[in-house]
Amino acid sequence: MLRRPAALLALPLVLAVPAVAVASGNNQVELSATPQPVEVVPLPCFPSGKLTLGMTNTGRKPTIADLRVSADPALTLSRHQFSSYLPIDQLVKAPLEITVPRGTAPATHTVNLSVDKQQLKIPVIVKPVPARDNLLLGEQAVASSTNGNMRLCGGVDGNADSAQWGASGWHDNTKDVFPDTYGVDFVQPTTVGRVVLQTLDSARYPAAVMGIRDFDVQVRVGDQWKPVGQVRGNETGRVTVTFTPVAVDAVQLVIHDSNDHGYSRIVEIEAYGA
Ligand SMILES: [Ca+2]
Repeated sequence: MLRRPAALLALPLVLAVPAVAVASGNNQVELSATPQPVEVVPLPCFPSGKLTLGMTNTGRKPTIADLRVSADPALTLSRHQFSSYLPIDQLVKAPLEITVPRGTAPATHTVNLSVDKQQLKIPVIVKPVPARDNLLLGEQAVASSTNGNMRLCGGVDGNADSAQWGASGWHDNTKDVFPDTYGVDFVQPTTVGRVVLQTLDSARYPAAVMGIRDFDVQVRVGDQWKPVGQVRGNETGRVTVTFTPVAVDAVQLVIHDSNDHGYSRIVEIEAYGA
């Protein structure tokens, strides 16, 4: 079991934030949250608004604690409670995701944490939407299916590094069955002339073994999907498909096969204008 000083030293970010201990019956629970402040960008798939909640039992006996999470109505929270058994002197953590609707004005809001009478207020800064060359970055991903170990947004979160595939990639949930689709729905017509795919391609999982092999690039204009590119027999990690720029409502890949014939693995897809 870690002694309390060791546990805190292992997580220096926790030291930087206020955490006020208060009596909870015969127990004491310290609240923590990192990072502070937390920043949120009002886009559906932008990687932001991730907070790690923590509770540490500084009392003499193990206990069970119910951490309540609330916020003002501008913020949507992935959880409103974090209940856990707390051994003595161990930091117990849980993730909290904070999102805001598209169009939310830049401002500072607050997430409130409470255990019994102890409270911690976390500032949440809603940032303006950043200027983006990659038109898909942070936009709403749409997929035919998503494996439970992966995130729907993983293919449009701005991270194209195959080494971080597990945290930042996407694959379907229909093993050995094709086609699969993955793309983005725009909220307004957007001119696209180039799509860049990064499929899984790492030292351990090279594209020639695990990457997607046969796929079409399609754009949707109104209700009509139109093909703008076709790739067959791909064994490389990064593939660029260029076409005559067109204003579209959506972009997708239709994947017909992968090199292992199992899953359609996308680390990132990007799209650019003229
Ligand atoms: Ca990614």
